[in-house]
Amino acid sequence: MHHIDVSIEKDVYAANNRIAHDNAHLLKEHGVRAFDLLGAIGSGKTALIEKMVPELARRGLRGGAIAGDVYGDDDFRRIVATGIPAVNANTGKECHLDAHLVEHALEDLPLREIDILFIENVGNMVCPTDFLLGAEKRIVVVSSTEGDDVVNKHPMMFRGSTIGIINKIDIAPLVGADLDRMEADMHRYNPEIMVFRTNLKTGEGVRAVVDAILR
Ligand SMILES: Nc1nc2c(ncn2[C@@H]2O[C@H](COP(=O)(O)OP(=O)(O)O)[C@@H](O)[C@H]2O)c(=O)[nH]1
Ligand SMILES: [Mg+2]
Repeated sequence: MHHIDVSIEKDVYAANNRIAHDNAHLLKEHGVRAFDLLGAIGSGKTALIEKMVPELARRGLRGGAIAGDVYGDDDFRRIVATGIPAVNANTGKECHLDAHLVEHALEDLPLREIDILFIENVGNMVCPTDFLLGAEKRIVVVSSTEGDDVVNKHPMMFRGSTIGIINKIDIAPLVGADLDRMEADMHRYNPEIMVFRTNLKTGEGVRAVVDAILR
């Protein structure tokens, strides 16, 4: 029984990865660079998009987004308010986006008008790990209020990510979060990861994040 479960799981990942590969191809054809945004509920994924869009515009780059959420269009509305094209992707009961949902979202986006596409995943530090979507890099956002052991508890999230963001540095002293520990944990799980500290209320640190994304 255990063996059967494992092989079904493998098939699911393989099917997903095939579509992710097609998504990557479609994006490349249209000259779109796509980035996954991962992290817990409330870590600051949508806030990061809100702050990056004007920073991209300053550099002559046009953004776009897929807002992944279990339910509702709260993030979608915030993203649209920044002036970029976006699609809302509700997962219903699923705790992660998959490549098939993204494939459909891409059909509804004006890809020719987008240089940089952000794919905001469902807020979750576990489920999205094994579901590639077709983006070129993964960005994981954690915040000081999640507890400074949050990185240590989720190695897989960081192993697969190119950029790690420690957000809400403004309230770290109030919750007693040790930001150096969070950063050290990220590097322990992924020596290559680029780590940035941000305050997404003010936009502090966002310029450096955009530099790293475009690198
Ligand atoms: N104090 C503070 N609040 C923040 C910061 N970044 C985001 N927030 C707030 O945290 C809440 C969750 O942010 P949101 O972007 O919706 O998180 P998401 O669920 O990861 O998309 C919102 O009320 C934001 O205004 C920050 O750096 N400092
Ligand atoms: Mg959000």
